[in-house]
Amino acid sequence: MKMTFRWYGRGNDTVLLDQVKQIPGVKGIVWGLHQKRVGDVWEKDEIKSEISYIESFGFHADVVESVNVHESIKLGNEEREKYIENYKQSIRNLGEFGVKVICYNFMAIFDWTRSDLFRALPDGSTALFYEKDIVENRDPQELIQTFSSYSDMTLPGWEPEKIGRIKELFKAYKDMTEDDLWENLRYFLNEILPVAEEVGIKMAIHPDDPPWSIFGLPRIMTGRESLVKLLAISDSPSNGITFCTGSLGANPHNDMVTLAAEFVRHSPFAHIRNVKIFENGDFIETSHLTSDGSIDIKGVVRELSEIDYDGYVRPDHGRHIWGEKCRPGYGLYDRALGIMHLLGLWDAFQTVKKEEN
Ligand code: DNO
Repeated sequence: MKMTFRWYGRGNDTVLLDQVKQIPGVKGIVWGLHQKRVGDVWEKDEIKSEISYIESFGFHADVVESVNVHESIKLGNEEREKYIENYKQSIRNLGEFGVKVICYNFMAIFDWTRSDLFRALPDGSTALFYEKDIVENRDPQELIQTFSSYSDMTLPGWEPEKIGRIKELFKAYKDMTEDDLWENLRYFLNEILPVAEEVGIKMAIHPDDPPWSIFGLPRIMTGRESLVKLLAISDSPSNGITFCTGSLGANPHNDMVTLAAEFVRHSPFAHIRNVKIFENGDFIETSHLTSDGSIDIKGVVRELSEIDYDGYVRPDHGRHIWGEKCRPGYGLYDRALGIMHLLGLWDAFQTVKKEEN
């Protein structure tokens, strides 16, 4: 298990890399070119500059999250060829600088979606919250405006250029079924996987968050069946999963330990975090501790240990604690606590395993 930490780049993150350096066990930074327009090629000089900066702190920059997929590709419209070519070029350029994993998602219009970014938890901290009724009955435009006004920082998935195009995008997706979206994913993967394989990069699809349809849009990466179907598209070693416990785990039918046993070997990258699911389907993100939420984080790490998982792991969204002002879910303190918990579990499971053998 290679521990990493997600970072949004110079001037775009409240967390500094010399702070991350003080979290024990972190070897790499999960990075991205967050200021780029979706669909544009990631140029070599931009990649080089970011990687050199990350490496100057002694971290590796093996994992990119995300190279976002342009809506034309998801829609399968006439512009997709151009954007697929751009995507291939970004893969080649990243490969040239030693990148090993690219995380991406195939969610229509939206990436992760919540109704409240700073909901109070009983311990006085705040965390990301999903209120089913609000998200599923609210005008998406209004939701985007709420989030966008949070700060100048770009939130992943809420690409600013989409805000002005929201009506047009909804229209474009109007008749699209899940099968259509699968077809477009298949088309995209068949195009890009040979390139990724050639340059030694693993593509790791991120599950839909939450893992069900919102605003009537099709969503396809939602549970076991989806993961099986994804892997059936291609047996290329570059066709992989980002095993995200908090995304899939928001649906209580997704048992994350069982899914880990089946799918972590196909996951070059894992996001590990906990969520507490309420009876009405709302959920709130909690600390990484198993007993604080609904997901058996301990059981998931045990599965990773069982196969001596050698992929990349990062703690995922943390709570906002100790008065920290940060990007929602991406502060320093709670993610640092998360890392210590995950590494502690890992050490314990690995030790027991060695003693038993
Ligand atoms: C949320 C993240 C996602 C993820 C993308 C990957 O915090 O896990 O936004 O980066 O879905 O493309």
